[in-house]
Amino acid sequence: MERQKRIAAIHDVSCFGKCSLTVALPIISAVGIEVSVIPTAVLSTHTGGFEGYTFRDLTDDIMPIARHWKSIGLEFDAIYSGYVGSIKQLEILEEVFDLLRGDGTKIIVDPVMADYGVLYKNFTPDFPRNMKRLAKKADVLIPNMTEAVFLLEKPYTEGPYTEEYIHEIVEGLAGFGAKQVVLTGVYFDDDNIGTANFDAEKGSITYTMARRIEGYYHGTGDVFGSSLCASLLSGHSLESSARIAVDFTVSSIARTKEAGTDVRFGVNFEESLKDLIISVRSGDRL
Ligand code: PXL
Repeated sequence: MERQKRIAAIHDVSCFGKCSLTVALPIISAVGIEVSVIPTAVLSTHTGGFEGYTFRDLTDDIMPIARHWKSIGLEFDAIYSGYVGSIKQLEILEEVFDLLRGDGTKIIVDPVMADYGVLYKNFTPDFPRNMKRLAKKADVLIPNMTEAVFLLEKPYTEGPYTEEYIHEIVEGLAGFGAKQVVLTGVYFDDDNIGTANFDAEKGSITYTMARRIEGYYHGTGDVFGSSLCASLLSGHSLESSARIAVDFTVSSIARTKEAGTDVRFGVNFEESLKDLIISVRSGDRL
């Protein structure tokens, strides 16, 4: 019997709206990986399109949770960070990574902060510069196009992109030190969209594309990131993990569009979990 893998997921709890921990927990658990959580904040909803949401900051709890875990000898196969509520919390997470990282721990950073060229509510213009410090600690970095250019301090441009431009972006990001970069929201024409997967050790880049579905569905970055973590930790290659995560995310979006659900409510990924389990358990595992 293989030892059960354990991941520490560090995100907020958006009580309604299917993103961050309410997505990471079910998706990663579904493939048999234990998920320990450090909630960075508790909000009544995510901040994307709702007014009047509550925000309970948990900054003071983050380090004590990590220290307690350390004191009882917990070890992690991966640490997966997502939405971080403030610059102070970014600084704390740098310390948490150092404290909890063991020899075999993969640090997976989704630098959640922006989309479509715009920073999310609550973030000040100096947030990307500070997020860069966390990105420099990542083994696997998974930004969208906006987050990527903000980390690189480049202007945001809309696509379609050229392969040369995408190469320049992923190589720039890999310069921060990550071994693998998965860039989302990449497109070379108007009909397809997907990821660029860069393996810095091999210097190789692959693309994982799918038909574009119109509409901005909230929380899809976290659905993608969580399923990518689930696949990578289960032993799939970078390319296979990106394929599994893109297919899982796209099928969840398609079902949600079909149902006519409010785009702020998140996607119906739950119905795709059984397919995710099948994909993760089969295929080209290492
Ligand atoms: O899915 C990203 C995310 C996570 N958590 C909170 C958010 C967002 C994006 O807006 O507001 C609280």
